[in-house]
Amino acid sequence: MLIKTNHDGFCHPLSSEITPQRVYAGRRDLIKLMAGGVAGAALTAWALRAAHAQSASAMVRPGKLAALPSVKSSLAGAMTMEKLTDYKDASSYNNFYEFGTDKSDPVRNAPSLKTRPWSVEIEGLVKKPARYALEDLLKLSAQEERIYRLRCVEGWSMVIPWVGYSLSELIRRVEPLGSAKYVEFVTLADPKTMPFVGSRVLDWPYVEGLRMDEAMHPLTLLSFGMYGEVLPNQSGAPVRLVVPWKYGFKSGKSLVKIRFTDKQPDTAWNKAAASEYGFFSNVNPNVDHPRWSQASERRIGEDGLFARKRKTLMFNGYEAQVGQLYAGMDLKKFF
Ligand SMILES: Nc1nc2c(c(=O)[nH]1)N[C@H]1C(S)=C(S)[C@@H](COP(=O)(O)O)O[C@H]1N2
Ligand SMILES: [Mo]
Repeated sequence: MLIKTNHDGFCHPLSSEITPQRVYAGRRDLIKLMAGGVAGAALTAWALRAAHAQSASAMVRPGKLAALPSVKSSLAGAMTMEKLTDYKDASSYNNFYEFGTDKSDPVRNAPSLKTRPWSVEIEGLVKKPARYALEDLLKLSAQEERIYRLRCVEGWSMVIPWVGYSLSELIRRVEPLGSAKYVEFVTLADPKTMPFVGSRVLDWPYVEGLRMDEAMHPLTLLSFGMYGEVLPNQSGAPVRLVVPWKYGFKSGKSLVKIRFTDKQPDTAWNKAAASEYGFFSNVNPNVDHPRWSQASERRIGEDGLFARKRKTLMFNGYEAQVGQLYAGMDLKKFF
């Protein structure tokens, strides 16, 4: 995010089940190869050897996190075929203002975040308010892998294989009342472990919100991992939201509270600059940010001097899935 003024774990048990990034990438290539229609026996044997060689060399990757097993999602729109962003880029180019305002700050500063013990409190207009321990939250529903684009309002995007399940699974359990129209997401604000909480960049804690139907949409992901591992701290460990058709800031990291309300929540960026960051913040190439265009984007990892910018798609490419939610709304007014 950019603001007006100037600039803009888990105690990660090492397990024998760890799936390092490169093995992961190797498996994906293998699947692609086999799907390519040339999966003869010879090729298959060769590909298997190649994948094994890769997994052996991948064992040396430092800093690997605990594996988070998942099944591939069968949800419509959940699996883009675009090339994945490298794990290295996805985990070192981050917005997480609690750890600094530069993209390179979170990876350096977030190791201090303590992600165990962790719990998420559910409160407000629900029949069953509750405090979920992270361990229970992890088991609440089957973990799925979903490959989503995430586009930041600043004009860059990534393609990441997230692991998690639809937030609706959790919402159904707690039985919202008929009067619940919005869901507020409150994230951790701990000045002891988050060096920039207390800075005046934002009002802490970082708060985000969705309308009830947006929160219930199956694409809205409660995410615990990426690339087959638990989330690294800088990506929002141990649990975050991923709302793929909205600008990245709607995807709150390191969630501690989910509150059901009848009023539109006051969100952190809306409070900081209401004319620049609306409540809805759907990715929309036709509505410019007051200070720059939203018509195109730069894919992280493809940023060479001559790399062409991509056209930004309406609802970040998820229009078929979510367009209905906004039928009849003036999206210039409700930006
Ligand atoms: N708690 C919290 N969540 C946050 C942010 C933040 O500063 N604090 N930044 C948001 C923004 S602006 C973006 S673009 C995404 C970035 O997610 P990523 O680092 O996984 O790409 O996280 C969002 N969630
Ligand atoms: Mo962002």
